[in-house]
Amino acid sequence: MASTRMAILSMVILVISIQGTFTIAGEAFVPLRLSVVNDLSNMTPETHFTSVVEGGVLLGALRRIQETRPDFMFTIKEDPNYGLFLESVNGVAGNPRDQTYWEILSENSGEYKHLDVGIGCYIPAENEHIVLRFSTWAK
Ligand code: B12
Repeated sequence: MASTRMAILSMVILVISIQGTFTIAGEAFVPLRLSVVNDLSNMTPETHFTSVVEGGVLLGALRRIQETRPDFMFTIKEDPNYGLFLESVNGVAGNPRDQTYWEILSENSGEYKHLDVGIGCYIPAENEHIVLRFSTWAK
């Protein structure tokens, strides 16, 4: 029963995503897609259809997914200079010893662009595809 409801909800969000910006109780929302990719641990990629209030930041979309999907979770830590750093996704945390972190990308027609700010500052565009990719950096 719960899974049927979840499937219907996903379909509704998918239809909304295809249509573009929508309004609920007078407030405008921007649909977007968010994928989580972790090739370092051979995990199956997952994709969520979600939305953020028009002009809102990516953090709002992550929170919205976390509220509706029990299988999605994330943690953040505050940096005194740059704001919010995405520390872990689904229990997997970046780690300076292994030089790993959650890279935040925007995908369009197979091209991946590095976001130039963090989740607390980035304002997603309508139907944007955001990718959280567990990555390594070279020292
Ligand atoms: C090295 C570096 C990283 C490393 C830090 C790991 C490490 N231990 O070295 C890694 C690869 C993890 C990284 C990641 C990202 N980074 Co960076 N990073 C830098 C860089 C080149 C140097 C930072 C540094 O070492 N300073 C010296 C030390 C002594 O000072 P510190 O305060 O302790 O440094 C810490 C913070 O800078 C923090 N940090 C690094 N990047 C970011 C990004 C955000 C949003 C936050 C909150 C914190 C943060 O990690 C450092 C180590 O703990 C700066 C540019 C610069 N020249 O300053 C960009 C910079 C800080 N990063 C930036 C960005 C955008 C990112 C990413 C969002 C990129 C992406 N699209 O994935 C991600 C963060 C993703 C996430 N999970 O939230 C921007 C931030 C701009 C902004 N106003 O938000 C900068 C300014 C580069 C730029 N665009 O000009 N980064």
